[in-house]
Amino acid sequence: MHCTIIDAPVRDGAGRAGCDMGPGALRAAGLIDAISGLGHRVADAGRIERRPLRAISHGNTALKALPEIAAWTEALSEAAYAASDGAMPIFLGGDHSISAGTLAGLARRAQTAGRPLFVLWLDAHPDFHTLETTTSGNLHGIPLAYAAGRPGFAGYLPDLPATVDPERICLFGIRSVDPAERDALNAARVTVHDMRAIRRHGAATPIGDFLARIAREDGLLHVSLDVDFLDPGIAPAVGTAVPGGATLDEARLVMALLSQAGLVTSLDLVELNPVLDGDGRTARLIVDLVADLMGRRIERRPATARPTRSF
Ligand code: Z70
Ligand code: MN
Ligand code: MN
Ligand code: MN
Repeated sequence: MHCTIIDAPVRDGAGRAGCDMGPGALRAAGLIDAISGLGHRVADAGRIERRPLRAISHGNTALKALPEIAAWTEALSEAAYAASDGAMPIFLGGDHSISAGTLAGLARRAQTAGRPLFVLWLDAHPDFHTLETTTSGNLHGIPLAYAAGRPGFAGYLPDLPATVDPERICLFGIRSVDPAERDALNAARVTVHDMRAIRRHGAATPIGDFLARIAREDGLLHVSLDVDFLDPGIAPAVGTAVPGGATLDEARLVMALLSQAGLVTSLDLVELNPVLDGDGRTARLIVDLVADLMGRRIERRPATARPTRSF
């Protein structure tokens, strides 16, 4: 597998500062060595530059940093389209607003390749607001709705050349949904596995069913991993901690299933806030999970083998 690492140090989509330092923290935690150590070739594309700002006005006065996020979205869409031509791009956020751009570019790539794009959204939140329905005005709450082509983005950016089919989106780990998002998710027929369902029925069947469908349809698979998918007890470095998230075992199971299926073609790592990660444990955990996703195995000696060396 050839991977391309792309830094997207975006912070304006989240309610608090810090996510712009996410790429540096993931790098410092050993992300590139963890991936190349598994035998993958890693290209380092460095940092994306934001496009110049344009004045954009909108009737919803709660919206924050609309020109900034629009300019990032345009830059990331181009970068995602270019980087997904034969390699697996890994986008280091940055808050989750980066996925409006990464998904837009990847949807265009899928269209060019003539293959369906599937999205696994690992998150406490669906991020399915439009510019009209968000009440916080934080644009990390809109990327999935934007990329899925929901109406409610008029005048924001040029029309998307390709969108993600909502019926190919699987939300997993959800436990904080605003009323407007709930109604829109139901209407759009997005698949939602919330934490209550995962606690009751486990993670293996829903993930396995989704992967089987992608294999049947020869699809591309984008995984968007929001750090707040994980329980804040193991991953405290997020701006909006929501209790009851995925445990270490659940997260590792999901990564192992993704690795075994071998269908993942692109990845976002978002919402890591290093300011809240005193000892760096959250960044290290994300690197560990990426290693699982990229094929790390638990090595087991045959029962009869003897250690060849002792320390
Ligand atoms: C809420 C909003 C959100 C991430 C918080 C929360 C959105 N639905 N997304 N943290 N990653 O403000 O729209
Ligand atoms: Mn999110
Ligand atoms: Mn979230
Ligand atoms: Mn968050």
